[in-house]
Amino acid sequence: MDTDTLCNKFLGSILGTAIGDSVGAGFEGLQGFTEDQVHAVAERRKVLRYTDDTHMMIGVAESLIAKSGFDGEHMANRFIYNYNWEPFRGYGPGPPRIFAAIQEGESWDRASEKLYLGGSYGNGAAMRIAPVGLLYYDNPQKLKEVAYQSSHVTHAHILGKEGAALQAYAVALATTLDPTSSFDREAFLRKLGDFVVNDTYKEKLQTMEDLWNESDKIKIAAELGNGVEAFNSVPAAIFSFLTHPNSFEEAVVYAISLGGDTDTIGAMAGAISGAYLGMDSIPAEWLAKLENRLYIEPLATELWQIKTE
Ligand code: F2R
Ligand code: MG
Ligand code: MG
Repeated sequence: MDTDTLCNKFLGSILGTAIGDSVGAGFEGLQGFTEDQVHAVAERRKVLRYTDDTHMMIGVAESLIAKSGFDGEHMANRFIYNYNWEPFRGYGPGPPRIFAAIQEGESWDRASEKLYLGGSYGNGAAMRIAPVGLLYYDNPQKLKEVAYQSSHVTHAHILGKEGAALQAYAVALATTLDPTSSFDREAFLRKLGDFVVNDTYKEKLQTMEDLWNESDKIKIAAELGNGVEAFNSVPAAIFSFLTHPNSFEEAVVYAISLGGDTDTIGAMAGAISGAYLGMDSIPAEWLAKLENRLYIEPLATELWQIKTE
């Protein structure tokens, strides 16, 4: 792959996260709306404002860039710094509690272990993982290691980490593929199944085989999940991409239309689709309205520079 194509894919995944998040944000917690309604909201909005999904992805990218790789203490401090500036981004309940504990003296790698039973399995680590999937797209072992490490800052539960690793690997696989060749859905799914170790995720991936032709979104959401838990949202995002591989807009709008945790499922579907199709596939009128695009876009090119220098 030439470096310009790779750069376009990095841009597609980073901006794809922010677009999926900001378009989906208006529907979070809702069910039973149509894809036309999603299109209409995206069109009507003057500014596409992003939420914690993108805000935390920015923190991951900033830290990976500053340290040319993973540094847990640095990443934790970056999350805290960003949160303190903009606490209004609709964060889940866990991360702010962890940030407070670290600021009160708890170590960055212990604070998350005390949240919930065995740490959080929320989708907060997976929703922000695109920069990890991109930076290590050609090294699945390192990708898994850094996905787990970056998750641990806030999400210590194995299901939270595994969901983030699976999402990162979906971004990585999509980055490697040429969208001008025909897309092999079964091969993509098989690779995800071989990568993931936890049965909860393996079973959800297997379930997709029976859902390719299912049009009832209530049934799809019931089978794959559309909730705030990583295992109830990462599969839905992957399924949205796999059923709409050739259109960023269709993949993201479909992901959001599954309802529930729409900003996050939209963000993760956008990250995978953008990594496959590149930034040029994202509707220009959506990109033009994305809040802080001028800050987010260079993060993608800086990540690409680290990767290619
Ligand atoms: N917070 C929201 N949405 C609600 C409010 C948005 C509103 N529009 C606004 O603007 O204010 N969305 C964001 O939160 C999700 C990511 O959450 P994260 O970072 O994973 O948080 P947390 O607290 O770690 O986990 C979420 C919930 O999962 C359940 N849970 C997790 N681990 C558990 C465990 N071990 N045992 C039992 N339950 C566990 C809890 O209910 C957690 O609260 C994204 O949707 C993002 O968009
Ligand atoms: Mg959010
Ligand atoms: Mg959400």
